[in-house]
Amino acid sequence: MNCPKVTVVGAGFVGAGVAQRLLEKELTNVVLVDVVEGMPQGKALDMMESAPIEGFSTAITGSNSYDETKNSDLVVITAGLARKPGMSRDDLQAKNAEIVGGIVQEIASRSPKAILIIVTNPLDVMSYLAWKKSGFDSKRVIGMAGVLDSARYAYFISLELKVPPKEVEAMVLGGHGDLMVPAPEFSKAKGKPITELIPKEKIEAMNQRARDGGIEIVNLLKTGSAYYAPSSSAVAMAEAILKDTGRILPCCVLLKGEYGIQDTYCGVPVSLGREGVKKVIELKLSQESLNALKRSAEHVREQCAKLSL
Ligand code: TXD
Repeated sequence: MNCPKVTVVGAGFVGAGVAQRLLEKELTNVVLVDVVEGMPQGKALDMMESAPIEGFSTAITGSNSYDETKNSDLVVITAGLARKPGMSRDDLQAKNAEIVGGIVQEIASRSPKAILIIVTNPLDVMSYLAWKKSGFDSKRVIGMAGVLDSARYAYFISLELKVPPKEVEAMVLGGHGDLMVPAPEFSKAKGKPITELIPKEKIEAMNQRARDGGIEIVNLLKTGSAYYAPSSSAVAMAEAILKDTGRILPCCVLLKGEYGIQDTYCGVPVSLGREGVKKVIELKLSQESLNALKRSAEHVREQCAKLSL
């Protein structure tokens, strides 16, 4: 099929999920790369053998080398360690910085025009690292977290109000960690702000469940972290980019003074298209949410300072 070329690095739970969704939605052909010998090839062959059943005409190749990734339009980086119970995302920083730093150099030299979607945790720090290591314009280095955190928040709202999840729009800003910022004032069910539908204490409990959304799943799975909703989230971003829709999604991007935050990667709503970030959207947040967003960005900045760049 004649379509853009997408590479997914890391053929683990999230990476394989991203590849499968890209194929089944017929968005693009995929190159799936992993360090484990045979694994990306095996998963790619298995996915292709589902094509006669699912009826997609896109194709996937698995590889342990980066040569097949040459001239990719979009690269989704999911490689690295995932959390186990008792671990915070920040605990993954040193090891994953080594992995992501190496991968970005391999990719940037072969696909200098690509857009990078970073998925590996700690997400905000890895997005900053990928931007620095790639030398790309920051518009083309975007982290995935806000779509996932907002989807979790939307699901909890749908449970509380007993409405179908697709009738809820939710917004979570900030870093992908304990300081993330659910914004109830920008979250709606059936078009109505949830602040008019749900009592304050219940909203606060849902905000906390959204902040703990990742660890809730880690504690249930015990051997790794979430991957169904994370792969959906990365593919929603990929779709907006590949189809140049301009869709507004919360993503981790470099802020250059927006929301009063300078030179820090942090989650805010942006419009996505073929050039990457088309525009950062500045919502009129409540003072409480704005303060929380600045605190969250400050934490990201402190963590980034620990990187040896
Ligand atoms: O919201 C978000 N951004 C996230 C982030 C949501 C879910 C998962 N999140 C993070 O994604 C998670 O904390 C991890 O850091 C990554 C990947 O999670 P996944 O669940 O997919 O982990 P796996 O299944 O362990 O897969 C990781 C794969 C595995 O196959 C390794 O062999 C591979 O990464 N890996 C590499 N591939 C290529 N190159 C190198 N150097 C490499 N090192 C490991």
